Amino acid sequence: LELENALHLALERNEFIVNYQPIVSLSDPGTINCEALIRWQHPTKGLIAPSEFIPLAEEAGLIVPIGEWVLRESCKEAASWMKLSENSPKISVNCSTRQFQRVDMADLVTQVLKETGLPAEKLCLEITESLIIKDDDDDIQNQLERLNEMGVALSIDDFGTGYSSLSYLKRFPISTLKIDRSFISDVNAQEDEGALVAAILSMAESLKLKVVAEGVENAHQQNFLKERDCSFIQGFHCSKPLSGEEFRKFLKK
Ligand code: G
Ligand code: G
Ligand code: MN
Ligand code: NA
Repeated sequence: LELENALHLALERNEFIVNYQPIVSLSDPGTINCEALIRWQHPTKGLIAPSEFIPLAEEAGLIVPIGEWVLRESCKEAASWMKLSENSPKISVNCSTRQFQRVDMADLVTQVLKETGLPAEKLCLEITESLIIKDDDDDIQNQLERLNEMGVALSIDDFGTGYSSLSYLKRFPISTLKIDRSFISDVNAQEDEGALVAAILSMAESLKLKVVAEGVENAHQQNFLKERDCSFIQGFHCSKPLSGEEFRKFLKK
């Protein structure tokens, strides 16, 4: 409860920060995108990870204003990268199911893109399978279709960990699957597991979906993924999540 009270004040006290984790192309090493990851700089407890406060924010209904803040902050930052290079990074922003239930995300994104000057093509929203299972809902479908028509990409986060039927991949305008890091950790030099990763990659190819492998921690996993035409990798092997300033330095290298 103490944490929940502090969470209410955190937005107005400017205690949230966004980190950016590079998402590196395997076919074109010059192409770097990134995922925005929120952290809470608590005045006494120090840096708090999202896994500790996002569920609380969802229960308390605070995920709507917090999610809006992350979206605006991320789009502002990504717009500033456009001055650095022609092929500037696209930004992926995590969205909770509750945001789509409480506000019209297509309207919100339209407004934020206009304010920040970021082109829709530079933005990707990460959603989870729960958005699509729970709501066999025309309203959710309508928001996703309008976002897609604007040019905003949609990706499925933690792909493979939900309980959803795969038919949604045909019904919804999804462009990218993010393979959950639990599957990537099966790919190890001793046993060469990774049968599930290989199967997801081959399915994605037939459906013309891009794939981001999450939690890539070593060169062996990177090679395994490259051999199977995985589009992008994200993980400690490339970089941990970085501050805005560190991410700019990463881009220069
Ligand atoms: O950065 P870290 O590995 O601690 O992130 C943990 C989880 O928190 C991730 O799975 C991510 O999806 C979630 N997360 C990070 N930032 C945000 C955010 O801005 N909004 C929402 N809804 N979830 C986030
Ligand atoms: O949205 P999602 O929950 O997938 O967010 C990614 C989370 O995974 C972030 O909290 C990030 O800090 C964490 N992460 C990123 N790269 C790695 C990695 O290579 N290994 C592990 N164990 N965690 C990672
Ligand atoms: Mn994510
Ligand atoms: Na994930």
